Amino acid sequence: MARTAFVLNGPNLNLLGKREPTIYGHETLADVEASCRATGATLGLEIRFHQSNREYELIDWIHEAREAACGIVINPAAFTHTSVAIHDALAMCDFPILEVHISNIHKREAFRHHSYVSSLASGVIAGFGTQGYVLALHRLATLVVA
Ligand code: CA2
Repeated sequence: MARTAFVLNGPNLNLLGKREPTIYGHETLADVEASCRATGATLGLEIRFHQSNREYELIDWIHEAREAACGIVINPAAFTHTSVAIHDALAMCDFPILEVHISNIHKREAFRHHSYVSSLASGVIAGFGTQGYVLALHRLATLVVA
């Protein structure tokens, strides 16, 4: 049976590819989802891909993942820098968490330099564009067979 990986996306990422292409590139979230599904297929991972602008929905998916998944790839977007609630939900997970940022948050405003997720993450990818999601799924597959 295929293992399941959740790929979670936070607020405003539904606008990916539609604004600020110099920071976030031209790919849409639908393109990212397609890449994740194609990568999942090669790695034997069933992908559950979600985006929400609501903090509680992301928390509910993290709770679901605790029951159903072998790991989470998460781009919490702005909640990265603000959400103790997402930190607490992720802290209850016993599997690898890979944090992804499309942009290099360390090259941007100071308020983006702190993440409430990184201390819980097996790895953090920032500044690799949307390719970061694919790289994170490869890393997840490596971690779950190790
Ligand atoms: O670089 C990333 O992936 C971020 O997680 C994206 C967040 C930002 O708050 C983080 O600091 C870094 C913002 C996502 C907003 O997405 C947009 C997409 C297209 C156009 C405008 C915003």
